[in-house]
Amino acid sequence: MRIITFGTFDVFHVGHVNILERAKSLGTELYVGISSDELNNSKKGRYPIYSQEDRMHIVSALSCVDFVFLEESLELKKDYIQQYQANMLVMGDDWQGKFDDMKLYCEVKYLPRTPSVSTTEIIEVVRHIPSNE
Ligand code: C2G
Repeated sequence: MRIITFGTFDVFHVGHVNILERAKSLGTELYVGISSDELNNSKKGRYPIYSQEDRMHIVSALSCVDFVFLEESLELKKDYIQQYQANMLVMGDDWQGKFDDMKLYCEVKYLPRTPSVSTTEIIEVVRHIPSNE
């Protein structure tokens, strides 16, 4: 049973590892599409803090992850699902309902997000730490 999921995974945190571990537990293999720097810029209006190469390196080092690839467009989900012969698409519930049209090609499951942690919040907190110098 091959699971596929997608994300930016910028400034990697515990919410990311939680969803990847829970996704893996639903099957036997976990394939992860890492949003490209350009996709992130077009989606969120800024480039990620970590480069796509570093984000792919970090996620591929996790024991629950079997394979990573670059996600170049949100519109290519069907192609990635078919290319990698995934049986189930797993996403966090911030995407609830958004990929239901993929049910034509595989199972689709949304998992609850880990509360109180996000890349955006970490960036804000770090930005406001006063310097000692
Ligand atoms: N996530 C989570 N809990 C958090 C933060 C994130 O479960 N506290 C999950 C998200 O729901 C998502 C995954 O971690 O499933 C990756 O989150 P992001 O890096 O924010 O990914 P995103 O920018 O939403 O990209 O094609 C879809 C996109 O590539 C998803």
